[in-house]
Amino acid sequence: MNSTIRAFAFDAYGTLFDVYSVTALCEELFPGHGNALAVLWRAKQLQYSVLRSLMNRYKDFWEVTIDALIHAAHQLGLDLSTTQRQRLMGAYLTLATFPDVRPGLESLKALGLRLAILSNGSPNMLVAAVSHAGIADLVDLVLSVDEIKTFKPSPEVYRLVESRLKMPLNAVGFVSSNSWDVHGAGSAGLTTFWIQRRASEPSEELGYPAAFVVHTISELARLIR
Ligand code: LAC
Repeated sequence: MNSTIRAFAFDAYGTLFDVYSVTALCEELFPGHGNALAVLWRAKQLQYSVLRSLMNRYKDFWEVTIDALIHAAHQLGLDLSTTQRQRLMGAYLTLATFPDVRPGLESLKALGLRLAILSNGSPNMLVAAVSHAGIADLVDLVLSVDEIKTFKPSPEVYRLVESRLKMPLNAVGFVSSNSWDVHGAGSAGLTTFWIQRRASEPSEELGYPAAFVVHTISELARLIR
């Protein structure tokens, strides 16, 4: 297809790093509530980032993630100690990497494409996650929303790739397994690729569905050959 694509920008959380890999520690600390806590924690993290963007009250994603964890524990009636909070936040720095990440990025690199991460994550969180995943050699640029102090899906976040990768927007493919993120990037003018990790997962209804839908990162190289 798409010989115009010269770079890919990847979402981080949910796309490269499995945010639900914290479930095991949630369950160890709060038996019987691990899954509910992990799911509500992630949902609140995203909701708070969107709400803070609308409120014009940016706080970095590390702080937002702490606030989301505290609220999620309160909502589930769990007594979260400082030590437990610190352990759970520590787990966020060493999230599991999806198995298709390294082979997928390698196959794109082999085609000569530039690869970036474009994430709501704070710079420290992203450095830790990239290092833990062992993919620093494959990623040319790690872009955090922290440089403009608002979160995705604000269009100015996605448009950062133009100045930072020094390429026109239509030369950059944006890859995310978060459907809302795909719609946000599509609305901002990028060519979008949705990693639909569960076949039953429906697209969001936000008006800018993915140009391409795949199930793993490893399938991307085939699309741009
Ligand atoms: C990110 C979150 C939103 O990495 O998944 O930007």
